[in-house]
Amino acid sequence: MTGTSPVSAVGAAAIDLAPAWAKDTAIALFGTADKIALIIGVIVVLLTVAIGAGLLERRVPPWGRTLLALLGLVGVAAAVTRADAGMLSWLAPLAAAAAAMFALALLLRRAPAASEPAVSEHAVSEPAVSEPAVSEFRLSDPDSASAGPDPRLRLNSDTQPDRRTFLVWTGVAAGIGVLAALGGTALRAGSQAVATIRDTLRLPAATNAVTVPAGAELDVPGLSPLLTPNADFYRIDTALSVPQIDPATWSLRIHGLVAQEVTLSWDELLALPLEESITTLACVSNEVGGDLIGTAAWLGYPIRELLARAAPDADADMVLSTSQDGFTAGTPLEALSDERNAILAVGMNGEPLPLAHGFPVRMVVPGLYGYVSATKWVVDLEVTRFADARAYWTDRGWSERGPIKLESRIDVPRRGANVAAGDTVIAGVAWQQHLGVAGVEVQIDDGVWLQATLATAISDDTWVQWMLPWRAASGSHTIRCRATNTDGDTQTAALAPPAPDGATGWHTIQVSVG
Ligand SMILES: Nc1nc2c(c(=O)[nH]1)N[C@H]1C(S)=C(S)[C@@H](COP(=O)(O)O)O[C@H]1N2
Ligand SMILES: [Mo]
Repeated sequence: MTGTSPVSAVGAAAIDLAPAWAKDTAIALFGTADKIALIIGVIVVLLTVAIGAGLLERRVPPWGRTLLALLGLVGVAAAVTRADAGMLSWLAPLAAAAAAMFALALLLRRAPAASEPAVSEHAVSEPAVSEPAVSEFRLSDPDSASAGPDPRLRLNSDTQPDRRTFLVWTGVAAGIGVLAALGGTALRAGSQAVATIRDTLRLPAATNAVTVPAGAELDVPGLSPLLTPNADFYRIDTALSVPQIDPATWSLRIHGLVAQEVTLSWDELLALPLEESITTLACVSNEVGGDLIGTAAWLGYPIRELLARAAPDADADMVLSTSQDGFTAGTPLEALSDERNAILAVGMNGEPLPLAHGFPVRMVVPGLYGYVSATKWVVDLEVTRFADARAYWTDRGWSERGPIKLESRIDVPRRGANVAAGDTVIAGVAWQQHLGVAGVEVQIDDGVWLQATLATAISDDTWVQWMLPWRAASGSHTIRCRATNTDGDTQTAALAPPAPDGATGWHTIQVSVG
């Protein structure tokens, strides 16, 4: 990790410290934009504290400076406690705080210190009242001379003559600007270097050939493509700034309850016979009908082979994987040792993993939600026991085990769409990774359940497309769908929220046909 901005360090610390309900709310409110919201939140808090510091310093020095110094220390604490803290990560918040304190001192030296709070009576008697800026203000708001009961007016008359306060605010804002710039520059420099390494990287070819069977992809406009392009693939993680790992420095350590510790370098991994497999990844936070799911062709090496080298103890039942930035997931040892395609992935849809999807190496495990299996930027596998170890999300109330639940989704028509009356089609996707989907049914209004046509599945580890022709009659209609798996179990109608182990219910949409 080359650079962590103080803003994202504070944000990341906030993510880790925040209670689970706050995070769930944030994800629900902002979806994958929750990080941007958090960064804006941190900046707003910083600005508020900075303005407070400016006012404090002017009235009761040295408390403003002290507040800025404390702010700097919070930044340092947040930065150095990050698992991926660089050697110099404490420098940016420190430099920023120093710059802010310096700006504050400079500005206050230029303007004589106020000995009293700036109330309107006091301000009127000040010589500064005749300054052009002030009279301009007065011209634009003649009412402000007579402070009435209207709080807006009172606020105006309080701030009206206070050029120095304005200067202090500007100075503190400049300090914050320095902070953001410092952090941003460090961040950009770091990500550019690794992005370039990724862009020029050539992965070895797979030793196998995966084929998408004929008839797996239905030709229905608006239906999710069978393979999700990397650029459209959902992203969920706790990383405010994407970890930057130079593959030359990457290594994986397998340890814990094993007979033989194993370490693997990037070159060693690429020298192994890599296989491609198509797997649908899903997030436990996905709501019924949600889009936190996608399918990709992953190039990688079976984790089972590496675990066989390490020879786990008989009483081990979990593998705790850790990412470079300190995220952890607890995966049943069984799922990583059986015949499924649980892999250390290096490629996604024919490219090296995108940085945001775990470059250079991540885990992909068919059948399990991402939070218990799909560790991106993975650097460590500890063979352990569920009784002895907990992972990032299980520590925050989510279920220890995370098998992906049977679900189906309507893609066409879109929820709330206006559909032309006449012959049309209803289509979507259904999934229960590693078990497989046997059928999908559709119900229109309160009619009988109709059997949809299933496309050919790539495998049980991928979602499957489905469609149903529909002669749409004018009016408003409700459409719902439900899938049945290869065990003969049909999706439950019972609505469950994502927490603690995945949402359930039938995806139901309303459309109007006209
Ligand atoms: N390092 C790291 N890996 C992680 C996570 C994370 O927060 N940090 N989130 C997990 C979750 S909850 C999911 S659903 C998947 C999402 O993978 P994607 O972003 O490539 O779609 O990554 C998993 N791997
Ligand atoms: Mo997730």
